[in-house]
Amino acid sequence: MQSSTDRTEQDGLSSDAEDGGIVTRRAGKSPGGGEGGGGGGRKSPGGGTNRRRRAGKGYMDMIYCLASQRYSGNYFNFKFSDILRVLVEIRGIFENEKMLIECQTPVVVVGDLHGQYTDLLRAFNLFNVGTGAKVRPGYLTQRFVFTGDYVDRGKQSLEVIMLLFLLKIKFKKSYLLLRGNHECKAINRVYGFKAELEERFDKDESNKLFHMFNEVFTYMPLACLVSGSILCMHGGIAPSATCLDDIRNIPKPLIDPPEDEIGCDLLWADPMIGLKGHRPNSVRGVSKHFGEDVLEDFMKRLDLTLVVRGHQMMMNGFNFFHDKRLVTVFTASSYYPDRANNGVVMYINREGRCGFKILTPQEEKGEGRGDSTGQEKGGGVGAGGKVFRGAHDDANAYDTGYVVYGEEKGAEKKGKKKSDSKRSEKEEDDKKGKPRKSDSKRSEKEKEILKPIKSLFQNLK
Ligand SMILES: [Mn+2]
Repeated sequence: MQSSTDRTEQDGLSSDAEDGGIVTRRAGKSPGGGEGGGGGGRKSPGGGTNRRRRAGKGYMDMIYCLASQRYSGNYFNFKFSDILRVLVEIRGIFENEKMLIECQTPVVVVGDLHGQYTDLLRAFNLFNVGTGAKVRPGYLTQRFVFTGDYVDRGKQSLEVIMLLFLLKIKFKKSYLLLRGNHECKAINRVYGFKAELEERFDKDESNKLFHMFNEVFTYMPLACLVSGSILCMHGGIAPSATCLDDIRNIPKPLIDPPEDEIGCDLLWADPMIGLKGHRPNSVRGVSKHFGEDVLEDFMKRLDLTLVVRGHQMMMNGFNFFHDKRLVTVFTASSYYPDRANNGVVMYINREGRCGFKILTPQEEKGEGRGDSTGQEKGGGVGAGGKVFRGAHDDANAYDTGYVVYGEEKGAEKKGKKKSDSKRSEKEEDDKKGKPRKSDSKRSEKEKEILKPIKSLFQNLK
């Protein structure tokens, strides 16, 4: 670590910002083509307004550079050595956290981002305080719980995960980063993160980064308890958990989530309207669907007032389940290429009251929006201009709306017409009953490559 640190002190990101070293190459492979600028690296506009920074000043500089709106939609020129340094540090931080972490209100809950970096910046901007030159950026004004799925699908997984890791390093208590099911190697090797690394680094570097990121992910906490009574996780509840300690004591690292039933459910489970009990999750091919009764029992056992989770796209960005006992929060807007869902972030105030702030769908790529969030004009690639790496069929197979199985046994409709069931009917066509492939079972090849990961870190230390 010593030598690596020394090296990065000299060629850190911050010094790049000075001399225009931030590469603003279009993120992704610009599928529509034809956008102005071509492949040539365009210098960031207004670079001269960058505050003067000395080389190697460290993480805060990286944060400022990354969080600066003018870079949204463009690849940030990460140095391999900087990422290694961050990964080593963040791993140590996650290692020291339990699988269940805790914080107090007020707090902002951010759901799935899926590499939609612009949406992360927009979410932060919702909490800016002050105006003009005196504005205090939103990422410094709140405590945040992120419910996972930072990577895959969108085209800037690396910006999303790096900014959040940096913020976590700088502000451990204010950034509570939970793991999502996409923070698992078997998933993010297929759904975009690996391909993005390969596009942005040479073969050896991208391979190392892929394994190291995934090792870090195995130490990430799975749930966060807010003020003792609001439980946040990515997927859903774990019916077999009898107390909070059952979550707290899940051993780390959790390399292969399906091997730990509670951990797997926290990452993968989905609520299902009208279901009694729980049953295998046919949409995901792993974990469970759980009904309202199971949720009710779970919340009683663990003495909870609210469950907050992500994992499923909601057209409005959020949706309640079981009379507001559970809420799904999904932050990536325009998540599917062909539909314009809102993204939301949820705000829980000191008294535990909840509100939602909306990220409206971004217009299609190619047109800078210059919207009220101050997004760069002519930026070209907004959150709407996303790239799904891999087949669209696959991309649509997960993260659907609440699933309604009207014909299922014991699935008689409740008399009351709640907004969530209405919503879900609209979203029913999101459902693709396609089972996951063998993701739940790690292949032999996968097992093999788990070994070198440890040595990668050991070499650095
Ligand atoms: Mn998910």
